[in-house]
Amino acid sequence: IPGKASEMAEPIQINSPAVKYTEKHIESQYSYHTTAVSRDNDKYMVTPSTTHFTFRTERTVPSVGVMLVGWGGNNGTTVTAAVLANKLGLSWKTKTGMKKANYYGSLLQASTVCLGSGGDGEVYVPFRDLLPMVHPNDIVFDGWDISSMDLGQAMERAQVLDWPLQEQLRPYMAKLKPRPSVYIPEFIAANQEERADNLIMGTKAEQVEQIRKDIRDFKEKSSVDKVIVLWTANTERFCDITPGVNDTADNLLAAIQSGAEVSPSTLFAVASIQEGCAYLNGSPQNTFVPGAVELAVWNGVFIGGDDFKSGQTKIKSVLVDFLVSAGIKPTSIVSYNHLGNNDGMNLSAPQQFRSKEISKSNVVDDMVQSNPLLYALGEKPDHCVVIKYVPYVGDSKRAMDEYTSEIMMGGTNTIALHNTCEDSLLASPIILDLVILTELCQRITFCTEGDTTFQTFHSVLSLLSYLCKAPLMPQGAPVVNAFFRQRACIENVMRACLGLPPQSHMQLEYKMQ
Ligand code: NAI
Ligand code: DG6
Repeated sequence: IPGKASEMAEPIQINSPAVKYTEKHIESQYSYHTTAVSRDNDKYMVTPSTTHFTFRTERTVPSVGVMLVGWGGNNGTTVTAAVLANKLGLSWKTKTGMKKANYYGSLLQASTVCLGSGGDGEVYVPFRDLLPMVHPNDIVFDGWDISSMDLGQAMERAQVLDWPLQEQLRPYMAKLKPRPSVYIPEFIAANQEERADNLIMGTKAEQVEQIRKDIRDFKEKSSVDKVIVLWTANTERFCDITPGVNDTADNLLAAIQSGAEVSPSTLFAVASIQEGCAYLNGSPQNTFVPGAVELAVWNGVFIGGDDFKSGQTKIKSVLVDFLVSAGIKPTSIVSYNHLGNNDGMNLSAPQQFRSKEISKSNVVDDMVQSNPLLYALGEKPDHCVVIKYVPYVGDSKRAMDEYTSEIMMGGTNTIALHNTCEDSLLASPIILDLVILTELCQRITFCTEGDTTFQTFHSVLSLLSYLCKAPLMPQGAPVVNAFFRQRACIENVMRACLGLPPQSHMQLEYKMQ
């Protein structure tokens, strides 16, 4: 089912001298207010300032193809099946009644934002209506997997979707076959070896060349305007950052030529960047070694990651923010997981577990550091992450968390959570949001009064932080993990593109006599 480029209907029209609609663009004037603070002993010197921006958003939505690395896995098959089911308007019977395809769990497709107030109070609109965006139903999928199974069989292997739905989808899914991929056994668990029957052979340089050919081939055959590549393959072990090998773009390219150690995910990143395709990393490993980041910056290509923020970590980034913001001091956070899918099997190996442990553990740091009334410099709560492989529970990951906090006068507050996550059904809408937001960002440019040359966002697309456990940031930029700050960032950037002020929640109009 081919994708399509479209002149999107724009349900929201801005009635303001600050916004101009041209044939090509929505152009907005936006005043960005910041506050500079300097500290002199016990005093803070605070200086508000304003920068005037012009934002331009291209109005024509292109057709988009997504190439998934790990297409035959649980996430790869589930997101492909979900889009097909939505496109075909499928429904199916379960023991609890009829179910209908939907995009629940997608920030853009299933959540709303408050646009302002009208006659009947606050007016909420779908997030996706704020600016012209790709609709997930129009995305065309392709991809690679080291396992040769077609997507019909792979969907069955994943054991995620209800059987009557699989039966309806199988004729379509069975026609989809992953392209051969790069397999370097030492990067993923040894227990994955049995799957590896669909491989790109040759030197690393030849493998990168083949990936680049695959991207061009897909683009040509599907006639999409743009391709975005996303890693949803197995978690790899971390790569050593080695001077002379992966510390600069030149060294990384030379390492690929010489056959030095470069992970499969970094080979895919390099190939995508060289093809001018944004590359997103849904797993925790350090794909974006400094050389890969530099290559993306040189080529003006977006990269984003790392590691989908889907369940336990999403809650953590809400809960710790709530506790610390409420003046309550989390002192111990213990997070157990057990799961029985292939991801869980891969993570049962120590080095791959370590990648995930790092990614899941750093997510509270910004919230803790934001409150020196609770935490002394360098002090952190105890934070322990455990992952166990229990085949029987399949994709229905169980996440159990205990948050212990100090409250007033030496008191203790303990919160215990149990969450059955249905992992791939939580990750799939995140994959769609990552792709659609990245594509939108490719159509946004801006300039300031001081520098009137239009530029894009930084290649390291930190706007995607909301969707990632370990947000990749441009060097020197502060990492934000707090859930609602991340969400507000996306909403307010989109409002800026429409010349609207940030959502302040002040509601002064209701607070006057
Ligand atoms: P999965 O194990 O079902 O799928 C991974 C697929 O990647 C497999 O089909 C495997 O054959 C393939 N693969 C491995 N190495 C490859 C390579 N070099 N090239 C191409 N294909 C390769 O795992 P699942 O559940 O789909 O998760 C995928 C990734 O997403 C994992 O790294 C996981 O940790 C990460 N993730 C998943 C979340 C979730 O909620 N499902 C959330 C956050 C991250
Ligand atoms: C065990 O935690 C398996 C992992 O792949 C997670 O399921 C995945 O990273 C989701 O993690 P979270 O913390 O967002 O639920």
